[in-house]
Amino acid sequence: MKNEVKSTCCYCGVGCGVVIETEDGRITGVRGDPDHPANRGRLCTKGATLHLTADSTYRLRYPEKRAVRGGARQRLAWDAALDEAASRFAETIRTHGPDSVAFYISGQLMTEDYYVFNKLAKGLIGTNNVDTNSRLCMSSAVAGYKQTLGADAPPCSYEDIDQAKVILIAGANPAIAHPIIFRRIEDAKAANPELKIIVVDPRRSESAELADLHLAIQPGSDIALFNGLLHVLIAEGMVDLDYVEAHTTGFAALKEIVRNYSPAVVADLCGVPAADIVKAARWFGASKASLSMYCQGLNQSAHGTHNNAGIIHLHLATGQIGKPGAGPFSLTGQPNAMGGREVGGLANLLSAHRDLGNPEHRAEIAKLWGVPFVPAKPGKSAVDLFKSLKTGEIKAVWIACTNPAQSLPNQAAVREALQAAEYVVLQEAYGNTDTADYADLLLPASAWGEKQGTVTNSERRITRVRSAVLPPGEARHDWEIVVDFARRLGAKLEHAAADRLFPYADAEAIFNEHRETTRGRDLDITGLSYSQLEAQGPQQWPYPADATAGRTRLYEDGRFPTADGKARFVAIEHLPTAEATSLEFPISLVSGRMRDQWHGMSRTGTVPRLFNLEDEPLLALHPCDMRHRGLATGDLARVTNARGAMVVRIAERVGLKKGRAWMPMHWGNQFMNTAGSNAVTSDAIDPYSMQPELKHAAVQITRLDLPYPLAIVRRCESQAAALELIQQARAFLNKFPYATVGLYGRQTPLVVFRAATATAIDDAELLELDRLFGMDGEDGAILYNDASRKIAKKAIARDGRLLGVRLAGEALAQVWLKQAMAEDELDASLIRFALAPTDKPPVSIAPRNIVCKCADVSDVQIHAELAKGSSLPQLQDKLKCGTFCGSCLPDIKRMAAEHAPQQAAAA
Ligand SMILES: Nc1nc2c(c(=O)[nH]1)N[C@H]1C(S)=C(S)[C@@H](COP(=O)(O)OP(=O)(O)OC[C@H]3O[C@@H](n4cnc5c(=O)[nH]c(N)nc54)[C@H](O)[C@@H]3O)O[C@H]1N2
Ligand SMILES: Nc1nc2c(c(=O)[nH]1)N[C@H]1C(S)=C(S)[C@@H](COP(=O)(O)OP(=O)(O)OC[C@H]3O[C@@H](n4cnc5c(=O)[nH]c(N)nc54)[C@H](O)[C@@H]3O)O[C@H]1N2
Ligand code: SF4
Ligand SMILES: [Mo]
Repeated sequence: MKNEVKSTCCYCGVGCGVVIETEDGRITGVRGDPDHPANRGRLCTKGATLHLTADSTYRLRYPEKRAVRGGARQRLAWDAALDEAASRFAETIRTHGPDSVAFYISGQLMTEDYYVFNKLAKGLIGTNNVDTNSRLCMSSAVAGYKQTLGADAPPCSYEDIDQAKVILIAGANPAIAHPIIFRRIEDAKAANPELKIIVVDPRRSESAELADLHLAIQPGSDIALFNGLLHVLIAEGMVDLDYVEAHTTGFAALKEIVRNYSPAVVADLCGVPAADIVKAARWFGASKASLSMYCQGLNQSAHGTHNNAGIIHLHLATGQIGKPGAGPFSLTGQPNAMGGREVGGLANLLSAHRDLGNPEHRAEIAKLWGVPFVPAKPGKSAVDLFKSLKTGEIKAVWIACTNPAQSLPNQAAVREALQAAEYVVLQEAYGNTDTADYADLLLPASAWGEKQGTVTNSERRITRVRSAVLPPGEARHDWEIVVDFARRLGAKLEHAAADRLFPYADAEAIFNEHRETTRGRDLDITGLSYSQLEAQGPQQWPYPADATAGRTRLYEDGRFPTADGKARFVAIEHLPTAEATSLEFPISLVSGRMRDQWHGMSRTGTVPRLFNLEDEPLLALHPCDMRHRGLATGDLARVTNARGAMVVRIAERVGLKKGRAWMPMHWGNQFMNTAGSNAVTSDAIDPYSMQPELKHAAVQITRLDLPYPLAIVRRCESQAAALELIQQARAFLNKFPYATVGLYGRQTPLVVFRAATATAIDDAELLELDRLFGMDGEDGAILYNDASRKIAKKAIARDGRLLGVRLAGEALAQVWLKQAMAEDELDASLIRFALAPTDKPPVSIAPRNIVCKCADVSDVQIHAELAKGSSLPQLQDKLKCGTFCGSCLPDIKRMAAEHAPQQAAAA
């Protein structure tokens, strides 16, 4: 039976609506929801491939436990699992007090999941040790909004993009990280060529390609830039003095400070031309509507809160807030980081934007929950929480929907802490994350397509997330796991109110309770309900009981949620990065996102085509820094500092200045033999937001001579078979100084394994690898061996198809081989060249141009389909090209038009 269910994409904070297509209880397809205001039917590559992630081999299906750390996992029943967890937590709490346990949760949970986690810790157990991965992500944005505007609320909407005259993108790369927002920016630019786009980013990012002005500032120098822009706005009389007088405080003190930030001074601090600073300020100040968008380039800094304040100041000074096309718009990273913030999902917050430090707020929540009190002592924030596991101050930790053994900075310390912890529970959808290695108890959670609840996106819009299929095996919804555990723990602690605290029969009951906590608050949603959200579609908050619609824009009346109703300027000064580069560590390493991967890749890392852009971890450097180190593109290098090391391949990349390096954050021990970028990042934190400075680490990069390369490319019958194979190949990663494994492919999935060694890999080890990849034996084998050069190559072909190649000692051909193998039809002609020593194909293989990146459709496929006489709608129906983000539609229409005369002639 076929069915369709409306839900949301589980990746980024754009919060696109999706329609999930199912057949006989399985997810078969996904498309953008044309009615969802965030995307109007569009999806990016990640959203468009969601259905391909639904059946992963790696899903956790049953509760599992380890008798000893590092030991094998055994299946157990839910009752036994939760009773054990409750006993361990109760025992720890009784012996060492409530603050000896902690919860580390995630901006990818539903609001309802979040709510019950908070109630469990703060209401039942009596500890504020609940922190989330939003600490690595949005906590500087939260603190920045609160310091200046008085509440954690992005005042803008996506429709402001269409109305803006100037868009200032600072420390964000929406082309990659928020693609559907970027499509909207591109549309706005196309509709209004006068629209000016300014990008502030130390590197020439994909988003900077669209910019009218790119300020490639020194990493970490944003405060200096924003103060410099304010200096020019003041000097040129562009400040809206009436607005400042009527609606703000603190301007005089900041004015005194920015007096020192002349364009010349700022040019030195930021390393950009003074004229560009003046130009940016004039554009921003003269425009009728200036919108700024910012993300981790500002947040992930040891002065992230003040970075945020700095950009918000520009809006307050010019009155560019609370009106169409204007305002400081913090882009949210995770799909429900906003929802987490709404229920108080950080160790210093309480439900509905209340503060733990405020006794009245604590009393209000205690009353709503029916508990005597909510503890006053702030909980530990992420970095401290893990440090406390190491010291033993915290003994048991419950981790849900996040992968700290990859995503936290300074991994050596984090992993020591997890190792030292007395008890680690991991509530996960997938069983193979780096954190899973440290878990004593693993609890299987339902995931995208199965889950239910609500999420809030960047523009404060709440959408219902609905189940399309049942979870696999015995996996349960996150809120269900928490509620069941809470009742058991309550009984063990003999907590009188335990049953009354967690009465919920479904997610809706939790939503209704959460809704009540918002009554009268800035985010009041007492006018919303599940049925209303389903009938009328997603809604923005606030949406109080007497409202007929949500609020598009906040602060239109110039009143702010502070004691005196006025917004505040904060006295901020330029600060260097927490870690300065030095003679010993001269390169500044920046890490961030790739278009097609999501964080630790537990989900995107199961889809072959999402590796086609880059299928191994690449570190980009400036050509001078490469030359200086004797490095060429493709060489291997060791990246080191006092905290750790990794071996990666070097790639030249346009747009990096000298002294700066760039590496994606996605790769960790699942795909390489180190923790990746966080092996070297610093855990220095911002004093207000406690967000770590993930964006900047000082490192040394040196050439590593490993003259014996190895590449194995293996065709697999199915995605599931490829995932099985990768899982086994992982055991080999630690045997080599350089090793990575990944997927690749279009029609056919491939597994790609790469390694490099100082001395040639011996025959016994090669045989072991051949066995693993099903390439031992003589059947269909082609061999090439040159003992003097220690080259040993082997290809296996059957029925005219190349099944796999193993290239040891010389591996250049893997580049074109894997591309050709990914296209089924090219094989037969290829086989005899498979062992060639060249990185260029020896026969002419027509280059494939992927026209539709979202559906992964090439020009060859489109031309072939059009040549058969398909019309544009038929083509789109069959290949799905141009039906997701829409950016390739002009190309496809052009191709269809080229075929149209031929079709007409034939008819
Ligand atoms: N494809 C994809 N999309 C994602 C995610 C993903 O994993 N994959 N994750 C989501 C999440 S949780 C988040 S938080 C967002 C993150 O979204 P973004 O913050 O937009 O993405 P990043 O790549 O982390 O960093 C953005 C830019 O900051 C720049 N930058 C680094 N240091 C500085 C600095 O000192 N100053 C300035 N001005 N810029 C600097 C980097 O060069 C980079 O281009 O993406 C979301 N979207
Ligand atoms: N070097 C460096 N490090 C960074 C960053 C950076 O830019 N550079 N960015 C930081 C930022 S902004 C962020 S947000 C973090 C993200 O870091 P993490 O939170 O560690 O990233 P994910 O891989 O998304 O982890 C989510 C986990 O939840 C699991 N999961 C998925 N769905 C469900 C579900 O429904 N229920 C449960 N229980 N589990 C589920 C997934 O399998 C996955 O393992 O990384 C941070 N780390
Ligand atoms: S922009 Fe892409 S990843 Fe983000 S919500 Fe939309 S489809 Fe998902
Ligand atoms: Mo994030």
